[in-house]
Amino acid sequence: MQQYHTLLQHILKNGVRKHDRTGTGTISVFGYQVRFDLNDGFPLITTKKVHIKSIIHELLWFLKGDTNIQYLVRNGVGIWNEWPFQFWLQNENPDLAQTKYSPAWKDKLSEFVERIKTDDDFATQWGNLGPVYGQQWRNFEGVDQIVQVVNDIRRSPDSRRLLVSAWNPKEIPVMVKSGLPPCHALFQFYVAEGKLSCQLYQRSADVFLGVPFNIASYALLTLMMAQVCGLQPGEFIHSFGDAHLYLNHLEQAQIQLSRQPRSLPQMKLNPAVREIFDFQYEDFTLSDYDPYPAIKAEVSV
Ligand code: THF
Repeated sequence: MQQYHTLLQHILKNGVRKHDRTGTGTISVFGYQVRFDLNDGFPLITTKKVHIKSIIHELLWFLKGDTNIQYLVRNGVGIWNEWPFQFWLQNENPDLAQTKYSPAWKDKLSEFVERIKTDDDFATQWGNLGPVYGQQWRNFEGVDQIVQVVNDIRRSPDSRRLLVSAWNPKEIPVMVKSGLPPCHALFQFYVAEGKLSCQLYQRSADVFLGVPFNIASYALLTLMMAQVCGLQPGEFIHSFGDAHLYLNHLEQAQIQLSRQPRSLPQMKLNPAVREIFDFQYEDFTLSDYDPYPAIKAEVSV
């Protein structure tokens, strides 16, 4: 994963200071591309421990077309909690909402998550993120883009139109209200010599926290798509718009850069699965993953 380290170094060296919507501040570059040959191993960062369980569940959740965090929470995945929590807290206790990461704020977050887990009505009212990835992938103004792209890859592998877009201009205002217009906005598949490749365009990338998730997620999606389309995996190509390091992630990035990348793990999919929506959590086996310890960092909401 030298490519990821090179990106971190590139931003630390060339990034310019920018204010951002969340108020945290970033250093940022515009336009960058990384390529991973999926035959070299599974591109999961080794220089810090990345929680693959969250990545698998999040991807299955997107593919289900689900936009409510209840599924994630019930599977022990917390990465989307802060957005609906913030929204609920603004209503419930606006003063507490100003004291982000205080002990009282953290207690309230635990309480919120517990209610989402156990109270269906509460989850319906407060756990929905709005028309985010799952909805756009499966129901973009009535179009199921995943069904379509699977059919298109199978029938016309040479096609240059194998795209899925999460960027729905009509719904951007609604997404903005929840703070969540899609960051990974558009992806395209490409078939040559029996191999399936995928390129993602990510308009905005939190390189320390989000990008290790995004790389693994789209690499996994490419493996799954290849399997159900009877193809071998090719490359995952990651193209970035605004690639940034939040100012409260700089020390963490330096710690990570002091570590030497190790050999990549292997990801095995249950070969019996033949349809993209039939994959379950148990169908994925990661082996030979030997990462350095996790590095804590706060997510900007
Ligand atoms: N907003 C911001 N500011 N950064 C992001 O990475 C991001 N996303 C999604 C939507 N908005 C974003 C959410 N994805 C973590 C990882 C991915 C996220 C959000 C948060 C995170 O906190 N990871 C920790 C803990 C992992 C765990 O609990 O499992 C980590 O150490 O990796 C990017 O698409």
